[in-house]
Amino acid sequence: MNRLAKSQIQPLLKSVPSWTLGVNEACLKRTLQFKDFNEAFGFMTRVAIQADKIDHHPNWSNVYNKVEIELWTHDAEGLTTKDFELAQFIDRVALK
Ligand code: H2B
Repeated sequence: MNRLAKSQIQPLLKSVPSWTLGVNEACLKRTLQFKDFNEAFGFMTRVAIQADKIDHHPNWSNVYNKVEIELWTHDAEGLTTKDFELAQFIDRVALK
C-alpha cells in the first residue's frame, strides 16, 4: 500500500476532525479520556479486536483513563487509507 501524498491527506482529514497530523504528515494523533481505567481498557479491547482483524495496529499508550493514539502504516513509513479507516472506526467506538 502506497504512502499518501500531502494533497491526498488534506481532504481525508475532514472525515476525522478529532485527529491531528504529526510532523511531515507522518501520522494521525488523537488523545482520548474516559471515566476510569475500566472504560479506557474496554475501548482499547474493542479497537484491538478490530485492528487485528484488519491487520492494522495502532501505536498507543494508556495511563489510567487516558489513551494516546498514533496511527501510521509502518510498511509505507507514512499514512495510507488504512490509517483513515482505522481512525474512523476508533471514532465510532469512542462515541459508544
Ligand atoms: N500495522 C500498522 N499500523 N502498519 C503496518 O504496516 C502493519 C500493521 N503491518 N500491522 C502489518 C501488521 C504486518 O506487519 C503484518 C505482517 O501483516
